[in-house]
Amino acid sequence: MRKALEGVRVLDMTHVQSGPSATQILAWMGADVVKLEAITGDITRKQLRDVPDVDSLYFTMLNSNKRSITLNMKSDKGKELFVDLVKKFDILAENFGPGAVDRMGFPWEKLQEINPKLIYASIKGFGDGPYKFYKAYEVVAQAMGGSMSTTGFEDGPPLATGAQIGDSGTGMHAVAGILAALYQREHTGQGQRVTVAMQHAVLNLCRVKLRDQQRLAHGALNEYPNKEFGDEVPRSANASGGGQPGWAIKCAPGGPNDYIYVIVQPVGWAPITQLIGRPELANDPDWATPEVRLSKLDKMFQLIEDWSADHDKWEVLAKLNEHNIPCGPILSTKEIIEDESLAENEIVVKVDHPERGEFTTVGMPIKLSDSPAEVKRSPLLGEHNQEIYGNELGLSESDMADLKASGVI
Ligand code: CAO
Repeated sequence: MRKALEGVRVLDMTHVQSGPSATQILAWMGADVVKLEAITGDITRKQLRDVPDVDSLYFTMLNSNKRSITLNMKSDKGKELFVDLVKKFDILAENFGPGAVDRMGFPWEKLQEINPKLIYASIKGFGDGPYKFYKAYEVVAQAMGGSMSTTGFEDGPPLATGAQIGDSGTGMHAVAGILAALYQREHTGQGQRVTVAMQHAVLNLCRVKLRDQQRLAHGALNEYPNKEFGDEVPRSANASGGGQPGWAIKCAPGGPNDYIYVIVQPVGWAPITQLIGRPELANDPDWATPEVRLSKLDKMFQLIEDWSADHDKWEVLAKLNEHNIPCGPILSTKEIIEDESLAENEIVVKVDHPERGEFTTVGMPIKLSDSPAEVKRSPLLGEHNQEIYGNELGLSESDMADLKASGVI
């Protein structure tokens, strides 16, 4: 079966997480993604290693289905080969520190000259302005995109979220931009520049917090658990962030992840009162409507917790769902990796690797009926030098040996 992006070629100069997460999605959609690495390799090959001398899980889980070539972009011969490569690819993706590609000698204007059809996608920490030349990592973007100030408990410090919204979140935004540029190219025949800033992507994901910032001008945010409000959106712990109240309530036996997140929609209140053994509250004027419950959400969730604390989260999940009440047990990473339904959905998948053996990774979250993704292992460093430089660019064995000896590949 043909894949959605079959025939599309990506020269992938990305490293660490944000960029690789984007090009991995393109690879799963069928693009030929060739990862161009410095001769020392993407730094994450060696970071957080669990097995000595073997590419880390950090690398192998973000670079599936790609090929790898090495190229020293600071050598003259390296720059020459790069020009030959750029002519053969549809997309160039990178997330180097600001200005790095320009310093390599390849500003956008030059890349366009070399290949007018090229789509050049860059991820940076920030957009134009005072931060433009600053480097960025995941939590830096969370800090400056509105996530950290709104995450955590009111009386605690700002918190980072475990979801990599700054890195992989930005990567997914980049995928959208690249696909749109590819589609536009069908009509114009021209490539274009795609840029995504990590701060902007996090802010996009924190959109509702800017909603609340403006609501503050008209009074308290009543669905928040906070009692007092200043002129900034406060951290609201586990409040739902939406129009229906929610909270994480305790379940048995009381371990760190024995919680379930419960949303109380208006229609859910009556069945909840039955379940928790307080049927009289269904029609009690002090409890019956969302409006009267709003001022005492903490007490409402406490009532539910008085019941849930005697049942494990799976039991609570089943019972609440019998009444169509939206809820979700807090799943630990161990529970997720062992979850059969996630494996059946091929979102948790096992992949074989020639050096590390079998490992588990997260599969393709976007399902295309006519272009199913098949997760394959990440490449070893420079594994495809022969295929690309030899077979495609026509370099001889002795050329390749010279390039290797002189540190170009
Ligand atoms: N050949 C020769 N040199 C190469 C090369 C190659 N193939 N690939 C990269 N380099 C060089 C670059 O040219 C650069 O050199 P100069 O600074 O001398 O011009 C150097 O490697 C360092 O690149 P860098 O700034 O990207 O790397 P860093 O480790 O110092 O910073 C990071 C890492 C992530 C902070 C930075 O890349 C960055 O801010 N990226 C944009 C934001 C981003 O994506 N952050 C996400 C990080 S986690 O996903």
